[in-house]
Amino acid sequence: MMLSTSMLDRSIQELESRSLARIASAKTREDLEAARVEALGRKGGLNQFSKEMGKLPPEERKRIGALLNAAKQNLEAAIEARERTFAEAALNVRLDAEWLDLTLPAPGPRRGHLHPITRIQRELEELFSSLGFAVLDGPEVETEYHNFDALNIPPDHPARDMQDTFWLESGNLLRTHTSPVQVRGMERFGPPLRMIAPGRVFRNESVDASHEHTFYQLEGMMIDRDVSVAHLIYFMKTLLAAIFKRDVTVRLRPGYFPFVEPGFELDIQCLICGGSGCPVCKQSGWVELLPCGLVHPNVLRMSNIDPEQWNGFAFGLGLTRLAMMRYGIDDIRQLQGGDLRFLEQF
Ligand code: 2NL
Repeated sequence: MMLSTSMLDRSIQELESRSLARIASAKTREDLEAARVEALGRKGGLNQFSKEMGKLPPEERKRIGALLNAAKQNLEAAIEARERTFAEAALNVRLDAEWLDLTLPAPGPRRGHLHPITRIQRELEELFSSLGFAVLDGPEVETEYHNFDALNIPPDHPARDMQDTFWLESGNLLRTHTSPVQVRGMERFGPPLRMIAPGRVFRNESVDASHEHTFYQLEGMMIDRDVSVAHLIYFMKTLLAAIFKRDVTVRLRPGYFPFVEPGFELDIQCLICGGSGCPVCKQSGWVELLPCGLVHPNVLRMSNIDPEQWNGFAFGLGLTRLAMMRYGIDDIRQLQGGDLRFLEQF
C-alpha cells in the first residue's frame, strides 16, 4: 500500500497524540508498558511507517524521517516522565509508611520498685529510728548459743528439733528468728539500749499457702531502768497505728515464750469487722498479731546485763504476715516466688 505523504503525516501525528494521551493516563507500570509497545514497539507503532519511507522521493524521505525522529523523542520523553512520577509516588508511599519522628523523646529505662515486704520494713525502720531505736543487722547463719541458749530456750525445747530448724553440718544453723541479732546487740552495746532487728529467718516447714521456709521478721527491744508493761503497750500501740494508719484497740493475753517473763500475746481488734466477727478473725473479733513481754532476767544475765539494775520489753512482728494483711495476699509463696507479674502489682 502506498500512502500519500499528507496521509503519512497525519497518521504519524495521530499515533503520536493517541500514544501521548495513553501514556499520560497510564495508571500502572503495566499500562505504561502497553502504551510504549503500541507507540515504539518493533512491529507496530512508529516503526511501521519507516517501511513506507523507503518508497518516498529523497526530499520527502528526509522530512518524514525527521518527523518520525521527533515523534519518537517526544514519546520517549513522555514515557520517561511518567515513569518518574510512578517512582516518586512509590517513594512517597514508603516514606509515609517508614516515617520516624527523630525528635520524640526516647522511652526511659524501666524503673524497678521496692518489694512489698521491703516497703513495710523501711516504714518501720523509719518509725523506730524516730523513736531513738538503732536498726541492727546480723548473720543469717548463727551459732546454737545465740539462736537458742542465750534466749533461755532449754536444750530439750521442741524449737531445736530437726523438724523446725535447718541445722548445718558444722553445728551452726540458719537463724529461726532475729533474736540472736538482739543478743549480739546486748553483748556489744550494753544498757541502756533501744534496737530493732529486721531480717530473714528460716524454719524447716512444709511449704503451703500459709507456711514458708523463709520469711521476714522484725523484733525489737528496749532496755532501761524500770521499764514496765505500760511502756510496752505504748510502743506497741504507736507501732500498730503507724502500720495500719489509724488507732487500733489492743488486748493482752498471757503467752509463754522462754525469753520473756511475763509474756503476752497482743491481739488487735479486727480491722475488717471492727470486732463484731468475720472470717478474717474467725468470728472472734480479735486478730493475734504481736507476741511480746518483759525480757527474762536469765536472758539479760547471759548477755552481761544485771537484771537488778536493768530491765526491758521485747516483741516479735512477722513482716511477711503483715504484708499479706496490708495488701490482701492470700498465698505466702507468691512473695518470694519471683514472678514479676505478681510483684508489679505493688
Ligand atoms: C516470735 C517472736 C517474740 C521476742 C520475740 C526477744 C528477744 C530477745 C529477748 C527477749 Cl533477745 N525477747 N524477742 C520477745 C517476745 C516475743 O516473738 O517469733 N514469737 C512466736
